[in-house]
Amino acid sequence: MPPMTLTLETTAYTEDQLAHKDVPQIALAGRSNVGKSSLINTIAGRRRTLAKVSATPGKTRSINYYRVEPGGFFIVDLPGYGYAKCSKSERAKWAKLTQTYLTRTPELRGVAVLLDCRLEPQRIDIDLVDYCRSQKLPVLPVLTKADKCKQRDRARTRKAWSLLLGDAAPLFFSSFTGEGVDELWDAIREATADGPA
Ligand SMILES: Nc1nc2c(ncn2[C@@H]2O[C@H](COP(=O)(O)OP(=O)(O)O)[C@@H](O)[C@H]2O)c(=O)[nH]1
Ligand SMILES: [Mg+2]
Repeated sequence: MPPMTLTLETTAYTEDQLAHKDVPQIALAGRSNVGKSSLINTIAGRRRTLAKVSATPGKTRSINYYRVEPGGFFIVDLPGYGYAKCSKSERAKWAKLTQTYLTRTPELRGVAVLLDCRLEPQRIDIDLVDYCRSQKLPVLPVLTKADKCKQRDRARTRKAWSLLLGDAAPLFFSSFTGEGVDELWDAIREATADGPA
């Protein structure tokens, strides 16, 4: 496989800025601080140049469309959710923009939901997964910070998520070690390949 490149093409802060291009999209969602920006930089083979890794979580309030080559499809970075210090109105804004994106993007092929591999399934994550499933959107669970997760804990976390997700097997990922990068690309390429959604 040639190296995949990501280029930030569009940023949407409001619903009318959502980009409708006639190519498949995969969305990335996850709680603030779960490692989403690090994951984007890691799968792009870069450090800090694409998505900002944040010491102050809860900053990204936009939807960022990354064009992927080869392939031409989009990886779409959704704003992180669940940041405790974020105001009620900000939270409502996140929910609305995200919901509009998830329900009004016919090109959307699936949602990679990032989950901290050290934690039991959290209510807010379960709610997002349930919402995606209610919209018939395939969910790809990605367990982040796998370098911090012992084998014993992995088995437990995998089982907990399998019970909630049924067939979608969670993928362990680490931006620090590079674990899971190839598997994630395989899953993304498969989801965005030509053919029925
Ligand atoms: N141990 C470990 N820490 C990580 C990993 N990825 C990100 N982090 C740390 O988690 C924090 C949040 O990362 P960031 O990518 O900004 O998360 P985001 O808020 O979801 O975009 C930072 O301190 C990162 O250094 C990882 O794979 N392993
Ligand atoms: Mg981030």
